[in-house]
Amino acid sequence: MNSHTNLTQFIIEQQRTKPQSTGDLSALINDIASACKKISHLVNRSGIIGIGGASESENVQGEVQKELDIITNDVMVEHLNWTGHLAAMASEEIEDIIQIPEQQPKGKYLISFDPLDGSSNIDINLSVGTIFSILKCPEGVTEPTVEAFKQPGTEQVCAGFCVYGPTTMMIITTGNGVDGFTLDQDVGEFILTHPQMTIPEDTAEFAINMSNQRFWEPPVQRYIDECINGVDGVREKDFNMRWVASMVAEVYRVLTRGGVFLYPLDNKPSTNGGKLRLMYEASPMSFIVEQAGGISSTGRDRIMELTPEGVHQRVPVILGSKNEVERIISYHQK
Ligand code: P6P
Repeated sequence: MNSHTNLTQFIIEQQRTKPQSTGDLSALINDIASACKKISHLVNRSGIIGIGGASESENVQGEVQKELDIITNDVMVEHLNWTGHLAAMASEEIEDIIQIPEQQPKGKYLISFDPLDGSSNIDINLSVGTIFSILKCPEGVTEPTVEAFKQPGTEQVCAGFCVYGPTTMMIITTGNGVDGFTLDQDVGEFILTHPQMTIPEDTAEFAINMSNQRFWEPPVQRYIDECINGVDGVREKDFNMRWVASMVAEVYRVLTRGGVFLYPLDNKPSTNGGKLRLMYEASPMSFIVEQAGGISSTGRDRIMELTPEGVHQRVPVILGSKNEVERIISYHQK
């Protein structure tokens, strides 16, 4: 790869390594990249064109939808529903799965996405992002229902996210490691800037929403207490803490310098089974983290092996540096 490889060239070169490839996945990834470029533009101009505020509606989670939540959902749907590569879609913003219009050709893939994760950060100008997960539509299924999406994360053929921050970056895996691309706004191309990203196995940095501490289970209480006790405690080293409240920003930081991100099970009434959604947040991020040498767990189960019970099922998420996540898992086993 030369130093100026763009996403299109990268994907096609990867496709050439798989003789049975038809080019459908390459084209779909490029369509997703086009949608993310449009979303990046809208996010950057949201204050100017007045679309950063809250809408009047709530999503299936009962969360007030930002105008941009709805607008970016429509950008994803409109960029992808005519391409002929998809059999159906699922979105955080839409309760049921999204069918391909009758007049459009269907393809062999299913996509789940969160069009604008962390959108509560829009008003305070912090990073937000788009997360996506691609599965194969089961053989012979011509009219996919939610059942077609009920596949474990190990069945994903591609996962990625775009983070709209100081720079717009696309992070992607198709099972051959994790590669990062920076959007060159001048030419509108994603340029390979972070080939084969790997997560350091050890870390001294954790990310968790401390305000939920009283709701956590004992293993997480123990782990965080030990981090906070630093050199004076059993860990014999000091830890740093970060919390951006935007999963794409947290995962990107873990990919670049290690760390552990936790949104654990808690007994808050509002987070039944966890805060983060399995299909379009936890599962794609777990594929990426594992491909970068990290671990992603509920504390008790490997997230990639979980089969969704529904489009919006929530799960606890503990992901990041291998040795640190293994320690937390061991605390759950005691
Ligand atoms: P809290 C954003 O709403 C999100 O789904 C993730 O991106 C983020 O990590 C988490 O929720 C933040 O949750 O409870 O800190 O607002």
